[in-house]
Amino acid sequence: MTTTARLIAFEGGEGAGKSTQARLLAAALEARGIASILTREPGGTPGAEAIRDLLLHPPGEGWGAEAEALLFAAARADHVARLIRPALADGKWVISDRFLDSSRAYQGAAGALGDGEVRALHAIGSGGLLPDLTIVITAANERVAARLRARDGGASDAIGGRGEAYHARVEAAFADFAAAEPERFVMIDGNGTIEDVHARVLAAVAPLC
Ligand code: T5A
Repeated sequence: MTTTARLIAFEGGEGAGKSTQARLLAAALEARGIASILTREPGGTPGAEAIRDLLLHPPGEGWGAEAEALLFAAARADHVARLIRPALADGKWVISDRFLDSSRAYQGAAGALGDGEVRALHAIGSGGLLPDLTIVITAANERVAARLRARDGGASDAIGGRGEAYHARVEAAFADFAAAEPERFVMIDGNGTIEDVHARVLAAVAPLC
């Protein structure tokens, strides 16, 4: 099936179900004959995966806000140049588990670096590439906490382990972004079964197919 290549990003707070839904969407597209690539941020290329490790398991005392934002932008620049742009040019859909809007929500809003600064780094690093659609998954905090306890047994990385107030600012930022740019964002209710949420994702993506 021939369609216009699209970049779709999944966003949201920790454990909302992004990876699960990104994987299911890529499989559903493939089943319809739409070639697609499933990738993630930070990561997606060998260089960006190495930066991921530095970000989530920082050596020494950890990164300051500016260094952290620069590292995310550097990882994204490599990911965009080496994987995302070539795939789109090849006519493939790219499904990314997190992208720019995570940097806007975590470093820009919750980390207080500022949205203009994060966007400026993205303009330098990745030519300002934006997703065709950003799917923000939200789910009730207690439900997500139970899912993550079952999966990770209470362990978390350097960013996931930040306090409740930080993660509340992240969630609020995603809602603000979606309200400000309704043509590029859709908010999806992540409560319910994996299949329920997948059906909502498919309905959101249908107009692009
Ligand atoms: N970050 C990232 C930044 O600060 N700035 C940036 O620019 C970027 C790109 C990345 C970290 O880096 C930060 C954000 C993060 O802190 P990550 O690996 O993407 O790390 O982090 P998480 O979002 O924490 O990833 P998770 O895998 O923990 O969460 P997901 O992908 O939202 O959730 P998922 O799909 O893995 O599901 C979690 C568990 O719940 C189950 C799954 O099977 C799994 O066990 N589940 C459900 N169970 C029941 N019903 C459903 N509907 C379910 N959906 C999923």
